[in-house]
Amino acid sequence: MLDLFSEEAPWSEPLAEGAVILRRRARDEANTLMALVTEIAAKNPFYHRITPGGHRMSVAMTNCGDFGWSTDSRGYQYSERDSMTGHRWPGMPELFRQMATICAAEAGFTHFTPDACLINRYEPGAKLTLHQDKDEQDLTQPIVSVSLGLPAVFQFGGFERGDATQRVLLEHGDIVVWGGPSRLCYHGILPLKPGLHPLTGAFRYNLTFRRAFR
Ligand code: MD6
Ligand code: FE
Repeated sequence: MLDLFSEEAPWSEPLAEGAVILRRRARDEANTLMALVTEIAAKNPFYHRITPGGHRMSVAMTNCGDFGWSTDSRGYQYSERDSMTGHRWPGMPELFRQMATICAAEAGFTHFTPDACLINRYEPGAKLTLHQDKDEQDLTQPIVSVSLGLPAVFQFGGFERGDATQRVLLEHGDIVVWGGPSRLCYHGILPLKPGLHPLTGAFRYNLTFRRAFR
């Protein structure tokens, strides 16, 4: 039947113990979120950073908040300044902070107040190999991740790099919240397929909210 009101309400899907996907949860705020990303990137542009191993990352990154995550020849770390510009990271917009706190609470993590937001930009072919997020001080705090634009296949594994992984498609407006028993699970993004999204064009963006320091 023709449905003139086909925009579905967000729904949630469990991913693992302590990890849940809030499907389409950021869809209504997506335009505003992207406008804020554009403002942040005008101050501290996206860069393809060089890993400690000397590789240029296919994902381009910037940050906002009190601390930003980056990598250079010295290693991976959170810092108050962008090593490329020498500037402090732009402040975290109130909308970002509120969304992260509310979505963490919806997933059962109360009192999450992010101090860092890493913004990743994927172009066709860009990927993130399996990794753990373990540079944060307090691993009882969850991570909240917002996907915008082109869809990507997310791999979610176990505590060892070689463990079997599940694959789930993350689409525009999906939010993943995870912590607790899953906090140190390996995860990654498969190479982005080319496409054109009405809001983000040829890119996928991912915002990950973290509590870097206690
Ligand atoms: C991405 N996300 O979705 C990459 N890490 O583009 C991550 O690496 C990630 O989504 C920790 C928690 C949630 C995430
Ligand atoms: Fe990660």
